[in-house]
Amino acid sequence: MKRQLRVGLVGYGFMGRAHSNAYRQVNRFFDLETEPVLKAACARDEAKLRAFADRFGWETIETDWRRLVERQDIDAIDIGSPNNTHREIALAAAAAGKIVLCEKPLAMNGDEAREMTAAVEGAGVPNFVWFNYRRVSAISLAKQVVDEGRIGRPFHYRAQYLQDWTISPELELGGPTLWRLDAEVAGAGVSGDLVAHSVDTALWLNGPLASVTGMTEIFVKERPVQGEPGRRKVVTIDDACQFMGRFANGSLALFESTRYARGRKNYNTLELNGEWASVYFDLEDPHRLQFYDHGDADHLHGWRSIHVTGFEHPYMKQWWVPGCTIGYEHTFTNALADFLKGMETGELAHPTFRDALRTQLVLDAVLESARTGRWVDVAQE
Ligand code: SOE
Repeated sequence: MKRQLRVGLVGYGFMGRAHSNAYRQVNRFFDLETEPVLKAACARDEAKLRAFADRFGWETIETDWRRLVERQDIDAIDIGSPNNTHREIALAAAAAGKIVLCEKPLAMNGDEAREMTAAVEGAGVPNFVWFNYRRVSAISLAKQVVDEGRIGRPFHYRAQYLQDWTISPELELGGPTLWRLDAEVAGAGVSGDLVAHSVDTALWLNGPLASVTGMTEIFVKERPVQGEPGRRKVVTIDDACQFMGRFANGSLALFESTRYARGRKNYNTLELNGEWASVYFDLEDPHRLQFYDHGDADHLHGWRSIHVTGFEHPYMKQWWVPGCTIGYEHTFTNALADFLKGMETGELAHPTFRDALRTQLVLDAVLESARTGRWVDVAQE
């Protein structure tokens, strides 16, 4: 008999679907003592919520997250709603003694993230942030390569996260599907949405960032507002964000992110160059990790393209047979499996709220640098 984890999920959009799928799949592929129960889904639009709940198998629905948090038959609150709702829900959930999972970015800014981290830690409740790309098998393999000491002294960390879906000036802003373009709801633009992913992975692979200097740009200054015909709103999110910096380990950082790179759909890359070896990853080719090893015989030097689908690769033995690939949705299932396993062993899976706070503080420093034109030291937690 498995221990039940009764989940209440807030939000039924892109991430509500990704999380729901993970809850449904995780016990089919991972050996765990815990079984998530899809107890209640919560959102404001009752008709859409009902359809979502029926599709994914949520037992009940709630249209007010406060009611969800109060329910005694729920152990964990999973926050998959827009960014400006994360803080209030997380604080209430922690105060009610619930386990708290939250979609990225953790918060609208570092101050909120600090408060949320203090709340979950003060309440002593397990907590987790769904930075799913850590659980791409090839990125986990990069982490293994780093931890095995194969890279040697790190010199450069380079990351790009490029998309192209906001180029049209006619694209609306706000509403249930385009809130990512509205600063009041999203907090920030590509920095919070995409750079956050790159920074989370970078801190995991290469340690803390000490200082940064960055720039941002808004290419489309005004947009029509979704659901409000005739109304236009000034755009205040960053459309593009670039920064360089120094890691605490002495290596140099270069990050670029935009939603204006025509042809780039979800081009999330990283490269780490060390004294002995380099790794390179591109999410548009997600099953491969590129590895260059200076220790190879001279006449064999070259980049290896590792097809990360073997039983010996992270997460892969849980899925199919070698050579068969997995996809985007599996990163959420892998993450959930780690989270549940962490609760079972008492060693919490990462990233926790504290890890995500560190990412948020880097983003704050980048945005401050973009505003002031100066180098900024990344604040301490
Ligand atoms: C933005 O387009 C987005 O959907 C992000 O919000 C997700 O976090 C990213 O993984 C895919 O792109």
